[in-house]
Amino acid sequence: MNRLFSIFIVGLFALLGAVFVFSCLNFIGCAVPGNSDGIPVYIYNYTYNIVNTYPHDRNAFTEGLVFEDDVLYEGTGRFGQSTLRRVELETGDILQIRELSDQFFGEGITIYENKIIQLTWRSNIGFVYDKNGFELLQEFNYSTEGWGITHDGERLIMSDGTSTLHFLDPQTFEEIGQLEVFDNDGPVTRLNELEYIQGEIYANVWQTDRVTRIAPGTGRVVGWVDLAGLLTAEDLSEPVDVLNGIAYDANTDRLFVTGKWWPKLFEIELVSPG
Ligand SMILES: [Ca+2]
Repeated sequence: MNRLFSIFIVGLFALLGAVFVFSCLNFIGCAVPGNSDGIPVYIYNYTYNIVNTYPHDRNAFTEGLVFEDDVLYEGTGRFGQSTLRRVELETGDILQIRELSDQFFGEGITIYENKIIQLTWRSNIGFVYDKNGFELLQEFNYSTEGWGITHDGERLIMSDGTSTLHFLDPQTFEEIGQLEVFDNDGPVTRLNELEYIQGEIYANVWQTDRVTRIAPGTGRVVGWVDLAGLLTAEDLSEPVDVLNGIAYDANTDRLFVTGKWWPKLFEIELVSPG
């Protein structure tokens, strides 16, 4: 009897294992049991379709990208070339521009309550501007490098080139929390430009064509987006740098991406697996 029971148990586990492997192979997303908090993790690999292609300034070393009120806002970097811009989507025309002082390397931008917040790379200084006139309203300090920034409506969310995201109070700019970002392989470093989209933090990973989708409550990566192949051979005939820049139009559910010195800005839709 005991032997029969043992055979039954072994057979049951073998069957469960086979079902698990079969599910992974067929649906790509694999529920992985045994994580520390016991919550299954679903990692999906998304691809994309190009919905629209728009011109983008080849001289813009894109570090921050936001869409609001039917126009793009863009922050650019490099010493001596850093700017804040308002840009017409359809033409790529610069409608308004503010140049940063030569000692600042501009980084990510976000818009919070009619104010534009712009980070700098290694100066530990952030700038706050009036959204309409680009007048400088305020400066604030932070202790890390400044890379990307977005917000969830209540908190600013900032990247610093590591796997750590920082939550800042949008009024005082004090740090009020941190988030360690990880997937099944461990910490996800080099998180760069950010965008908060429908309850997730999207971050492009520096020097890759990948965007990661992060659960804000846990830091867990819930999806990877592969954006390889956006630029054509002709686009690459002149120097371009890496993918950088995610913007989202919540009113029309449009997603935009571009890169540093890229000649094009793309509206894309994500294609989910299976
Ligand atoms: Ca953004």
